[in-house]
Amino acid sequence: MTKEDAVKETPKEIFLKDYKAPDYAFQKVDLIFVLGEDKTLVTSNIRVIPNFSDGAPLILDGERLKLVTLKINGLHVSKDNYKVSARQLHMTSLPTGSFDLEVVVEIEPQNNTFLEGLYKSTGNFCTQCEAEGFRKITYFQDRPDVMSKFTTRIEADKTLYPVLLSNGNLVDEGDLPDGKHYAVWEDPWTKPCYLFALVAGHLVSRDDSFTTMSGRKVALRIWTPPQDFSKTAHAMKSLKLAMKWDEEVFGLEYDLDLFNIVAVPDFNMGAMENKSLNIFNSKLILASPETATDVDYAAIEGVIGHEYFHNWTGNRVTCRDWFQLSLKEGLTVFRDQEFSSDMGSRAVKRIADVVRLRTMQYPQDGGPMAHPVRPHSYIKMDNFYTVTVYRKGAEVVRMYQTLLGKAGFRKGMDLYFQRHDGQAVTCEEFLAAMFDANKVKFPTFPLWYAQAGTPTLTVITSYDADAQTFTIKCKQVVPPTPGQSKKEPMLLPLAVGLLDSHGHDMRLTSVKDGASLHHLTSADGDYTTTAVLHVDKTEQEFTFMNITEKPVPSLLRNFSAPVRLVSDVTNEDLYFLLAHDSDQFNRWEAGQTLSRKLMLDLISAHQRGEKISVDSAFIKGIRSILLDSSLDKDFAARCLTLPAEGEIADLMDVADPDAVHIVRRFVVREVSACLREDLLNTVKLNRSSIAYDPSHEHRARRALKNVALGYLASLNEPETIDVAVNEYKIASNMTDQLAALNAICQNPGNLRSKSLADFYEQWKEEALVMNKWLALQAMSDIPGNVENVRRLLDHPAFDIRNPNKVYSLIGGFCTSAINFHAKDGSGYTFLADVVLQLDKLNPQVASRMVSSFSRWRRFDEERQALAKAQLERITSQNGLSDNVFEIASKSLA
Ligand code: 0A1
Ligand code: ZN
Repeated sequence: MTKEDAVKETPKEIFLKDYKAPDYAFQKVDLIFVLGEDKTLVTSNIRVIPNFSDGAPLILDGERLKLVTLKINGLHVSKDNYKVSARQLHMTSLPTGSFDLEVVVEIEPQNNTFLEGLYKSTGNFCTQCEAEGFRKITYFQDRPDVMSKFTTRIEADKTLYPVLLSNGNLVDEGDLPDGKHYAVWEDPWTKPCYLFALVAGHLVSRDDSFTTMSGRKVALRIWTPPQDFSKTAHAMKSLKLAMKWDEEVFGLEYDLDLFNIVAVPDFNMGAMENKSLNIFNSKLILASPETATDVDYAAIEGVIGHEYFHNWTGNRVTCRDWFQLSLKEGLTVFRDQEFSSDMGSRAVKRIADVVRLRTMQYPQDGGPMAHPVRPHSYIKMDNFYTVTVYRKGAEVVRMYQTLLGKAGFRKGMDLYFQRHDGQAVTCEEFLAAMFDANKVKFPTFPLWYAQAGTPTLTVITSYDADAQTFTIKCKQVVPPTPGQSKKEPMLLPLAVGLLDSHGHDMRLTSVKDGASLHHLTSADGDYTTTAVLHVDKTEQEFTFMNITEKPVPSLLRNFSAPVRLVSDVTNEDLYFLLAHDSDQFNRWEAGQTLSRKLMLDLISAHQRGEKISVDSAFIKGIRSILLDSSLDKDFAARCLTLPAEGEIADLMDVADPDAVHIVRRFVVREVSACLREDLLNTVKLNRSSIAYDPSHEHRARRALKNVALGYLASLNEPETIDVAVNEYKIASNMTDQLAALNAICQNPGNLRSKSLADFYEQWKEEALVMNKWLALQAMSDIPGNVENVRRLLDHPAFDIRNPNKVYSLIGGFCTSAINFHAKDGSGYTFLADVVLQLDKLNPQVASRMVSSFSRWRRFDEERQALAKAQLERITSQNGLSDNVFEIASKSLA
């Protein structure tokens, strides 16, 4: 069977409710790879053990494989006893009891542009098996509940591929005839095949070690092509910090003597947690002050942590089936968020995570691709590595911690590992461990896994001076989503603080929830200043007792639940909270709420044709943040950043990207004009005279300076532009250089073109920097940008086969609302053209790009018609991948 013979089958939807345990266990798997330039031969020897005694057929997944031989217990299998289709190898008349299966297949990694299974990236071999890529390497029960012990032998040319890596420990290596060599790796831990990995190539390693809490020395190696060696120091430092943090916070120790990371330039996602052989997209490993920004440095630290933490949450305890993906991903994102919070500023990290949730996950939850944290069905699992599974999933995990407290959460984690180490389990098991360890039951909490959609929580407050009570009335609505018209109320932890007239937190002693009175205490038994209310009914009332003056409520502190909060808090209260709230997140949120309200009001006025203006209280509020020297500068920079255009458009009944753009730009310019001198001062005072310093203090200075620079350049006045040009010239690191370039490029014209050309000349040999150059142009809101972006497709800095380049140029373009949603439909046609071209090369990447269409119903009728026509053009294409078909057809449904 070759891929040419394969007949296209209609895409099949897979349902959670149809889950069945596998008919066979694979106890041991021995793999032999003979890597070649024209073909690669893969031999697998599997010890097969029936799970039931009914002689079921053995059905192995396999795609794009050429079957060479098939043997059972050393004998060729008769042609009558197996059938090969485009997706499966179906075997019958099997021996009773256990047997040895040998399968030999031929594959062509050098022609694999899908970048899943075994493929080549810049001349080196590497693998990507999650979710269902192992079936492109050999026939297998490619599902996470089949866990085996793997041994891997790799044979390859010694000159071209001096380094041969796989999971576990190196147990043998040596030379072979004809300039070849071999290595044998043995992984002592059972694992599902999605955690299998192999790398062969010309690589060098940065070596270090980590001594675990029980005193074991672990060798650490980060592998890159030789020219990138100098850029791996930060990744190594991050890895050691992550290993230490997991021991200190969760008592989790690494379980092998070697931990390898390999950086590859062509990779569909961010990184992959293969057992002891993590494979990373280069952009999440390589960093130098000259080529990477502060944001890159932080992302590297976070993702190194994420993949490392998977060793326990994902690998030691894995998922029963792919519907349970959030079991490992939601939990591991939560863990990496906590790690980054501990390494830097907790408040700033929380703000950044909530911004991402609101700008990316909320739109998904409100659109045609809305799905629960645990989806009920999928066509292509690759399409469900979503912000909902990852980021809303992390919020669900965070809610356990908010409800149970840090110590309670840790107890739950300990019980989870005690019960399930070495198993493939479901989200129920995690929930049970959390609740059992804390002896609680929250009957409506599990709904977070099953119901899609972002709940709206409406809060009305009132103060009774005579009774000295403060009452909070809550109403929750979980909106209907595709396939789920009716929803039940769920448990939302609502963290609340009350501020007195001096801006201090009041003591909260007791609260009445219906008829029951709860005494409020902190963990050490003292009074508390933040109460976590359990909102679990459609309508519910909570009354705080002994409240001696009318308070200003601080609601949903630290964003205690992933909801849309609507409240009767006044603008005056919001300014008060912005100035005083002890909850840093809510301080920032008060400013954001004011900005959102302001911009939405101005948009309505603009749409009515009225003249618009920004009120002085808003400018004053911004100024007080800018001048408050007691604030963390990174936090101040966040407070000064207005909500993005997408976030505002998302709050409108009919999204109007032009009006949003005009108004946001107007507000930016008004602030800049009013605070010109303060902003100039901010730039001056926060300029760094020393060499790049990655510490929080210096990152924060750069963040504040660069926000100020962005404001100033928006004025497009000679003096402020000169400041930006000067910052560009004196920049000693990529953070400052890119921020200055960005500031300059807001304004079309010669200076913009000249600066872009200058940057290109300086950095054209650095692929990762070129991605920034592409993204900056693609995301630009200069008018008519679609033509520039189309031209960049032919630029030598672009390569459609490299996912990072596609994400920068095409993904970047789709974030520019006014150009992607251009009224003439040119942005939509452009995206559809690219998607169709890309789908033939890399369906995973194509389907990520086509997702940009999914919110088309949010726009006016003309835009709807134009977007719909392009989606229909895509779905009517012959030979469309299942990946793109699923997203495009669900978007149209
Ligand atoms: N498990 C990885 C991400 C990942 C998922 C899917 C992939 O291919 C479809 C690749 C990587 C993580 O969470 O880091
Ligand atoms: Zn992950």
